[in-house]
Parts: sequence; C-alpha cells; structure tokens
Amino acid sequence: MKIVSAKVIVTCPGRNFVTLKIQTDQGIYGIGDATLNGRELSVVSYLQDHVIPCLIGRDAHQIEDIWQYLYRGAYWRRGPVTMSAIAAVDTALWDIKAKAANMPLYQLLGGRSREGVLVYGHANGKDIAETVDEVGKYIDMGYKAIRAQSGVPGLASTYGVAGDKMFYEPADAALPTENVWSTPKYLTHTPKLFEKLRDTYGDGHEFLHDVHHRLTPIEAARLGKSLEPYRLFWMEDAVPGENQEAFRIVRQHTVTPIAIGEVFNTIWDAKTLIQEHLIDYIRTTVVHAGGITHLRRIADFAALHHVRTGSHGATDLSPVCMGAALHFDIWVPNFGIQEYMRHTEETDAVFPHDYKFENGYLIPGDTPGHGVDIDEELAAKYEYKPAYLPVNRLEDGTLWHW
Ligand code: GCO
Ligand code: MG
Repeated sequence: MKIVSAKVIVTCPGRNFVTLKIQTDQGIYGIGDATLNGRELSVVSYLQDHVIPCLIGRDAHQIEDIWQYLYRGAYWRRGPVTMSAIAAVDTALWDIKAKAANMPLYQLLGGRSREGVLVYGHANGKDIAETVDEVGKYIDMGYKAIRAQSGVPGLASTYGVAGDKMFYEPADAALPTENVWSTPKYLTHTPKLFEKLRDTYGDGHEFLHDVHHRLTPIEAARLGKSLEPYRLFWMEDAVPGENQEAFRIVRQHTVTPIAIGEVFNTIWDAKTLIQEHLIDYIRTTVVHAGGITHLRRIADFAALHHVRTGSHGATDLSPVCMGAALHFDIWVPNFGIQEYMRHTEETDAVFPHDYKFENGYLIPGDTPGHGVDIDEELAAKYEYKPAYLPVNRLEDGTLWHW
C-alpha cells in the first residue's frame, strides 16, 4: 500500500490545530495531530518542506521503518517540532493500518486491557470557595478524578484559573500576555485548598494539582510534604524537567506522587527520572512524543520501573491526538490516568469522533482506525489565528517559568 499524497490542514475552530492527512493508493487515508501550541507554523513547515516529499511512494505499512527514517535519517534528532511532525506521520500511519485491518487501533496494539480510560477534568476558581464549588460540579458530572487550581490571594491571575470554566484556553492572545507569580504566596495558599477539598468531599475522589514548573526542588519538596495529608493522586510539573537529577531532592522529602512529561518529546527526556524511580507518572502523549510508536517505547521502559502513564490532554491537543491516545490508554498495561479537557462544540464538529465520556471514563469506539476524522470543508472556514501562551514574571519583574 503506497503513500500517494499527504497534506497539512490548519484550522482554528476557536483555537489552532494542525492535522496531517496521508492518502494511499488503496483509497485508505489516515490522519495525525501535529499541533504545537503557539509554534504551530513551524511544524507545518517541517512537514510540508521536509517530511512530505520523503513520504511519497513509501509503503504505508512500514510504520517502524518510516519512524526510524524520519528520526535517525534527519541527523537532527529530537525537539518538539521534529517529534510533533514525526508523531503526526506515525499517528496517520497507525490509523491507516488499523483501517486496512478493519479493526479499531487498540486491537493492533494488543487489545483492551480495561473497560474504560480513567480521566481527570479541570476545576478552577478565583479563590478556594469557588474552586471547591467547581470541583463539586465535576463530581456531579461523574468525574472520579479532578485537578484543582485556585487563584492565589494577592496575585491578579494564576496559572490554570480560567475565564471560561468549561473550556480553559491558555493561548489567549496574539502576543503573549504577562502574569505575575509569587512562590511564597502560592506555597502558603495551596495546602489550604486541598484541606478544604478533603473536608468537603471526603475520600471518594482523586485530586490532582499542576504546579506548572514554577518551583525549585526544595520548594517542591516542601509543597509535596504539606500536601501529604490530603493524598493527592499526583503533584504535576513541580520543577522544570530539563535537569532530571533535580527530582532526587523532591523525591527524598515527600511521598506525594510525582508526575511530569507534557513538554517531553522523547524517552531521553525521562530516562533518569524513570530509571531512578524519581517519578510515578509519565505524562508524554502521542502528539509531542513521536506518536504511538515512541510512546509505546516510553511506556514499556516506564513499566519496568513501576511508573504509570498519565498523558497530557489539554485543549491544544486535538481530538485526533485524544482519539489515538485513548486507543493507547485502553491497551497500555501500566496505564495510570488520562487528562481530559473538553474541546468546544466548534472543534468537535471539525473533528468528528467516536469516543465518549461515561461515568468518569472515556471509552474509545470500535470504528476501524483511531476513530477520529476531519471535516475539511468545515475546517477551511476557520482561518489560522496567531495565539501565544502567556509569560510569567516574579513580582519584581524577573521573567519566570510559565
Ligand atoms: C496541562 C497543561 C496545559 C499546558 C498547555 C500548553 O496540564 O494541561 O499544563 O494547560 O499549559 O497544554 O500548551
Ligand atoms: Mg500541566
């Protein structure tokens, strides 16, 4: 089965998405997500100018060989742009293979290991009271696991606290907006939020929290320790991940489970973290970590070290990524949890899909392939709009981690 053409589709049904569509000589096509938030057009160029010309005429069934060709063959390995482009090709090829086999993708990976994929939703509020109410709404919707983020007294805006409660969208302006951050204020405030959540809702739900890479190792250790009484499912991205050894300090001090990986793009970003048992959950996902082929490699390595998966699933990962991730999740033996931020109705209409939310779980459908398509006519109506993630400064103006 030969690849005869491939194209990149850019659309903005409320936010930007980049999708690769690969067509074969047997009339079967596959699609893959290539969205890199705030840097979308660099992946478009990487695919159009450097990848697509190398794909034409290749056997669409040779997923592994094509992966190695694009990774090793480019000489310049790794990085979010390269790995998102490779992921898009890989996802589209798995979609094609599964359609050709007339099977849902999870069957090719090894079949279902579970009935549904446990997901967590995002509750947030301007203060503790509002956040506690928002968590209640997620509980009412059937969620078993909820991430909670709250505004911090004395800070005008805080990461994860949204205007629109259902469809949080951080890439909110044509040029980056600026937020102000104070670690001391945050560290004093956050344990109070989780104390209130446990007091209000008891022990029946999992609570998660995202620190968004804002602490030093010893600060993260302190936060993890102060959250221990509230038994978090995880503390996410406590420290920037470039220096993996930094997590030794966090690990030494706290038994709060540790998650990281949404900005990682290969197994090398997590090698020390995993092999030294410094984390509990690896958050790499299909689109930013080289597709199903590479994610499987990361998950297998993680399984040897008791690390479970917890894939990133924010709104900037398109429904195409979510569909593929769910097929992966329903199979992967060391599954932990899947993030699920709902897409808007406009986005869902551009990307018709067969997965559904039921009682705290997402369930992939049985359509051959990964179960997500793109309505190209509708996609064409939404033109690309420059949108950036914010930047973050300390109160004295120092540029900090976003
Ligand atoms: C999460 C993330 C997101 C990211 C966003 C960047 O845990 O969902 O931290 O909110 O910031 O996906 O593009
Ligand atoms: Mg995060």
